[in-house]
Amino acid sequence: MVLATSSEKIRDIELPIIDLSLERSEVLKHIVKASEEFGFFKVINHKVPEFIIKRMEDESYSFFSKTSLQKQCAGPANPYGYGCKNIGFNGDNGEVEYLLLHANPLSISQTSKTISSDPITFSSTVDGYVAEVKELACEILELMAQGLRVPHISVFSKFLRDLNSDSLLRLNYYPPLITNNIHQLIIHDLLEDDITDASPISSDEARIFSKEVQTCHHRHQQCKIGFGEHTDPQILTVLRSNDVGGLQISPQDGLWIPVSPHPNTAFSIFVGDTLQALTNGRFKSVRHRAIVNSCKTRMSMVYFGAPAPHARISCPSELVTPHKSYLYRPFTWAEYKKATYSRKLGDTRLQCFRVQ
Ligand code: GA4
Repeated sequence: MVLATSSEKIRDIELPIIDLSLERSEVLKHIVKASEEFGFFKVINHKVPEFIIKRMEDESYSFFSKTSLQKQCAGPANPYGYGCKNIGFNGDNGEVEYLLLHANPLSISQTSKTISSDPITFSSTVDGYVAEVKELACEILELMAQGLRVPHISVFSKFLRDLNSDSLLRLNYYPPLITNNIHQLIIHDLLEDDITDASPISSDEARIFSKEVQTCHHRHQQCKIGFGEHTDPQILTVLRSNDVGGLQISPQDGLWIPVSPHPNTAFSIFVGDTLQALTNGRFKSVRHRAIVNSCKTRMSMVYFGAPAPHARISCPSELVTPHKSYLYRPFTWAEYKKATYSRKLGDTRLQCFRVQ
């Protein structure tokens, strides 16, 4: 089991929520500020229809509620399909089950055959959802380009619109924590505290005991890691979760900010490594993780907007100034992806592409 370390500070800092229905000039300013400061923000009043989200969530729940044997038939997630606990290929683990899908309709229809007994409905649900979140991601990237005063508004969004874009959809499922494992930890704590003995207990003692059990649940739930800290390698991430908390972001070393489970209408947006490179380091790719912190199931649906494998990543000249020359050497997405997959989840990879 991976635990959060005690040297970390958890702070309830208010994170930016951007209303996309406000005047464009206002939205631009907020998006640029949030991307520079946090590499993260939430958006509300977007145009993604609720029924498309609900349909995707229902398909997702129905997959994860299958038996473990049935789910294994859709695995392993190499390259696409069902995964349980193993993350990537270098020994990372988390308390998570997931479905990793390529966002390309052809690939989705192939993978769907092992995922659902009704693959046509499954793939059309995924296609419909991906089309909507991709459009949202492109709209945000265009607002970013305009906010940074880059003349070509599609300078970032063109990568996601490319027919060969390597974008992904990941469905994550964090099962509730009341497991035998946790019960063992609680009993262990209580025995150490000498609360239990062989004689019958009074009602006062019973109350104390029950309170202790709750505290222990709380303690152990708070520090169990569902998905370890990392930055996303792609350009932009669009995340939707159910109303169960657990996501945290770390805009600076050792500081973690919980992302409150917002009313169901919001999407969380993360700047990825490639956008950090494309903006010459002005926007920060944000470290984040998921903590399993509830008795309820947490589920998230995450779109990772990525370039095509051979796309060349180099920041527009407008973002280079006499005071700030090119921070990163040009690279292709294929090259960056290879570097990403050869490393551990929490590694800082962009560093290797810095101009010395
Ligand atoms: C993080 C973002 C996406 O979930 C992901 C992850 C990928 C995987 O789960 O296979 C990686 C991880 C992610 C970054 C480092 C490598 C690759 C696991 C891992 C150890 C699908 C992605 O693109 O990069």
